[in-house]
Amino acid sequence: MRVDVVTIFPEYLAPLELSLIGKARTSGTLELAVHDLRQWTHDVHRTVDDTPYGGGPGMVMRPEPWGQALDALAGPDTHLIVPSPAGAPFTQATARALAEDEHLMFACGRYEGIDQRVFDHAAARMRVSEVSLGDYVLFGGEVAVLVVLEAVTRLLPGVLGNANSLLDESHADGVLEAPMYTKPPSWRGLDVPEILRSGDHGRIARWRREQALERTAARRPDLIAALERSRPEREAS
Ligand code: 6GU
Repeated sequence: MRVDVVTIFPEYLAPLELSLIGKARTSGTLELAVHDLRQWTHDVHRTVDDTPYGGGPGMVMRPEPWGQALDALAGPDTHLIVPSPAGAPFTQATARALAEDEHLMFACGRYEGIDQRVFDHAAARMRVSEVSLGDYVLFGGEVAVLVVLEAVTRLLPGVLGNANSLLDESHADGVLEAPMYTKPPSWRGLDVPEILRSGDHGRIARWRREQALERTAARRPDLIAALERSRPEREAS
């Protein structure tokens, strides 16, 4: 997969050198470049923003540098991703869909956002998706790009050593995962549930499913409701 990130703070994306994302880049699974938006400015102050039409506080990013960045980096197979608190919720399903794309380009807005015409112009030429991490506001899209790329990269073939990890994890099947334990069997007076040490894989699988559903009901009733809407004939409890 090819990924381009455009930002006025390229240093913010430094963690993309580390750990498993760094490894995916070294191995060639992920071909990633971070670009400074200001390279597409032409005035001495390298201006990227201006006051909003219609008034109001803050500044809006001007369309010209973004237009040139898109001209330089994007093609018809590009999926332009715009992190924004006004976007559609980013979920594991979104991550799975993005993992299938050939080329992702992230446009990191700052201030009060990017001039709407950038997206309208791009949308006539490529796929454009605004995504939000949740119902709160960040300074800009950079941290959201770290989040989205981490969620997507771990789904790329060959990145996780054990592909089975993808099957049991939280959100793989719409519920949270069951609690996990390792050695020692007793720690500070707390014991690992006996059933996990029984060796009975059928009972263990059923126990984990129960725990997962109990946890999900307690913490995320919205997920249980969605599960019942999608599969009403199963998992009534
Ligand atoms: Cl994706 N971007 C910004 N700037 N703020 C957010 C967000 C994204 N998701 C939640 N808040």
